[in-house]
Amino acid sequence: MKYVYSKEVKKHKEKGLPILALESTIIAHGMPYPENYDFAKKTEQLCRKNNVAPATVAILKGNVHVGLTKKELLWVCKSGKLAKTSKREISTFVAKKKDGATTVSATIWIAYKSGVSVFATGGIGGVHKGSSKSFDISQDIIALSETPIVVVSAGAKAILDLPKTMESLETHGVSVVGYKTSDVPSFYSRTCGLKLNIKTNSAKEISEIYCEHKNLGILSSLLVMNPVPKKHEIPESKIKSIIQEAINKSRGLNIRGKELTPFLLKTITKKTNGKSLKTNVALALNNVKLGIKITKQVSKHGKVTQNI
Ligand code: PSU
Ligand code: MN
Repeated sequence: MKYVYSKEVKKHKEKGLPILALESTIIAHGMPYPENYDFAKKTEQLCRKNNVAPATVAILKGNVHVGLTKKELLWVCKSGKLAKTSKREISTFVAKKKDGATTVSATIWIAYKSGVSVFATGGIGGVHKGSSKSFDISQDIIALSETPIVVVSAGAKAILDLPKTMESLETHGVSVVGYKTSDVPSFYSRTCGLKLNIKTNSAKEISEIYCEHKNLGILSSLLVMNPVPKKHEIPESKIKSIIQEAINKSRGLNIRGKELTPFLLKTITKKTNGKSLKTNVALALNNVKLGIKITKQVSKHGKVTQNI
């Protein structure tokens, strides 16, 4: 097994400078080309402008890459050859020397093992609607319960059963905080009618909480819910019926398992004439911006004071 760090990530690791982990499934399966490549380039530029090393994680020919070259990033976005890879599949992909796009569960594990403390994505996976019949609950929830890293999201994806997802996060002991909100954001929308227990008001505060989280030896992630900016929001009332139509279509076509989330995102993009994709890009970039602030704080102040 080989970890391949990009030059920037290597340098930042050696010097203790800030790094932000990013996933590859969001670009390889969550967005179409070329929008995914534009998004990925903007993300990396934003990081560099702020002296943060972007660490996009992907498995290429069985090697675990943390930070990609330009050519590799384009391949991830354009080739259509990377299978969606969650945490339980990482070892198989490595042993079989395959190409894999890592989901939240796989990415946070690899980031954590690489010594990276902060990760930003769009929305996490969770409990799917109709889960009592399908049993479809994302591995993201379990990975979040056993990977001590800061995860910046716009909440869970709106295609999910959000009350059950929030309950499941609680059951699995995942620490959840809102960023400048007490409402549970729902990906495309800033609210969904559910409330959060903890509101934070700054990246510094989040980094302080994360530091204590580590001091206490708590193994879960610190999941930050950061609502989509108002001007890019699609209100819940507008998107609700579109999501339901997409879910009905997936049931008609018997789409299940790891295909379900990409299918729903694609169908919703079609039904909103691209508006949902724009919102997805905007909320993910907004999370990257917050991730940058948090990782800078963590590398400044995030020293663990107690080893357990
Ligand atoms: N966030 C997005 N778009 C995505 C995803 C997250 O804005 O495509 C991906 C992440 O990789 C997440 C995965 O881990 O969807 C969840 O898939 P599933 O529901 O099959 O576990
Ligand atoms: Mn699933």
